[in-house]
Amino acid sequence: MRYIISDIHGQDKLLEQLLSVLEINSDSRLLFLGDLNDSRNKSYPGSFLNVYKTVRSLTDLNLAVCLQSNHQHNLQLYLERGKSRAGLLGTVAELERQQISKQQILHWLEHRPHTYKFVRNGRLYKCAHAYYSPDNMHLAIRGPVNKQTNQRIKWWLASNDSSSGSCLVAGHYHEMYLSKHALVLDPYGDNNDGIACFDLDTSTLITVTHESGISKINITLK
Ligand SMILES: [Mn+2]
Repeated sequence: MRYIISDIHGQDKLLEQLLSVLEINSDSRLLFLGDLNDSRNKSYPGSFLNVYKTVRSLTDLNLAVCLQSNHQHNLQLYLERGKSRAGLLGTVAELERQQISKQQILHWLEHRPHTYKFVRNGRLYKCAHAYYSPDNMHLAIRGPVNKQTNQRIKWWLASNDSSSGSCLVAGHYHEMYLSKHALVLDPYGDNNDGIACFDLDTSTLITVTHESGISKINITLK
């Protein structure tokens, strides 16, 4: 893996722009942190199906890995059992409009890994949509939550385990935190949409938004 890519949430045009500036080949592969579906942006709702087709073709070619995530898991439950939720309405409406095999999408979603580990340039990266926990899919896609307050726990602030030499990677949080020990890459949120990508080889943060297009900034990780 060379590139780590944040939650996409249906932003097909932004994904297209991002992919056009990356150097993708069998040595420079992509890790999608999940949440391909469920646009958060009313002005640019985008298309989950376009995102799915693009990411699926990259995973089929073994040029990318896409992780399981909370929004994708909700979509999986809808396709399996018709169980819908508020956040899924846009995605469901798009799927119902199109002539497409839902079984194929379901099969693909079911086979996304909930964690993924790799080594790049001598460093071990342990990745999940929300929190690296190979034995617990629920925790991996939703992250730890404070049981009293129901608030999400920002685990990366506590885990400064510099001795391990590995780096934990996640999306999910509408936050960005980039260090040698944790890469949390999901800086966008409601009606402030965009995609972020971190290039591990050049330590460059690449962002793409409707307002600013592509921008690149070099980050020195501490
Ligand atoms: Mn998300």
